[in-house]
Amino acid sequence: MKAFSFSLALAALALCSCGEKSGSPNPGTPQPQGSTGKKLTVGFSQIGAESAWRSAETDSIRSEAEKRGVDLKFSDAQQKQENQIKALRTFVANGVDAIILAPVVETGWEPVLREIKQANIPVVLVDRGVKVSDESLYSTLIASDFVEEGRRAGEWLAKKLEGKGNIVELEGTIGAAPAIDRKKGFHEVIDKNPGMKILRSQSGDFTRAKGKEVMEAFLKAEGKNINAVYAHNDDMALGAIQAIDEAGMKPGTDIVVISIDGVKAAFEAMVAGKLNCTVECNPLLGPAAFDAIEAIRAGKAVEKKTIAKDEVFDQSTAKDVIGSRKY
Ligand code: GZL
Repeated sequence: MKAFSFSLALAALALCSCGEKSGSPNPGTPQPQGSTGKKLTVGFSQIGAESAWRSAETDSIRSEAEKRGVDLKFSDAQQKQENQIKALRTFVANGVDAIILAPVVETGWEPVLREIKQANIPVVLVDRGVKVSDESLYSTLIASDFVEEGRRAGEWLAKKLEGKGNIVELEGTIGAAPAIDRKKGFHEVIDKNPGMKILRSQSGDFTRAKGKEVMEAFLKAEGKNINAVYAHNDDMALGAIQAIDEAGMKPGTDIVVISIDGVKAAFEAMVAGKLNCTVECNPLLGPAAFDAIEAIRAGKAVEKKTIAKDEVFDQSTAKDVIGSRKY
């Protein structure tokens, strides 16, 4: 497993993109060739556009494809696994040279991944993993360590609440790797603090609207008994902040709010004092994904898993950092 410093990749990306129109292939550099000598064609099965993080990931992969002169076949699955499986089969039928897959949930991929392997097309997983009996069904996974993100959120909150308080949890999409693992890491830490209790946990499907709706229900049921809300992503946290505001309470003060992703809107909410902390989960996976595809096609060995290094940001640092955020 290789730890990947996205800030380095970011700096590299920022460096090599200055002085050229962003996204245009560098004139004079050899363009990647497909299997028949034509332009490299890559199928990208994206989950959807459910969050600001997801849109930033899509932008990173689209702009990197354009920059490298790759013909990207993009499919938005509207967060439905059956749409992703359909798109993957279309990529195979169209004979793409490689596939990038962001799998909405962990299970149910084995049959279609076998068909792709049969067609000898490499698969690069980005941002979420899959549970398969045969790891050769994909070439590599480029993602963050979601369990560690959950632990960091738990550690930050335990410190903030001095080991005492009632928490409600907004979980991500049911069955998704980040939802399963961010819950696991967070509970691991909270369970070590006898004074901290998770009152309720429910999925908000990683969306702002659902996060608001579930938080409204939590407030109705538990009201002033809630000391903190832990959201598996910033979009659900921003929805929860709206619900807390509308309930006449002060988000960030009456109820501590902590989430994961580190998108721009989260930094704005921290500067406004409504969000207390966000654990970064870098979505700028385009460069690493295409580096992996190029290495695989050149017959080079690639790490089975490349982990992005994430940072924790809170209100003490938000003001100084917000201007340099890339997403
Ligand atoms: C994490 C990614 C998650 C983000 C959410 O890698 O899969 O999905 O945390 C997004 O914002 O919807």
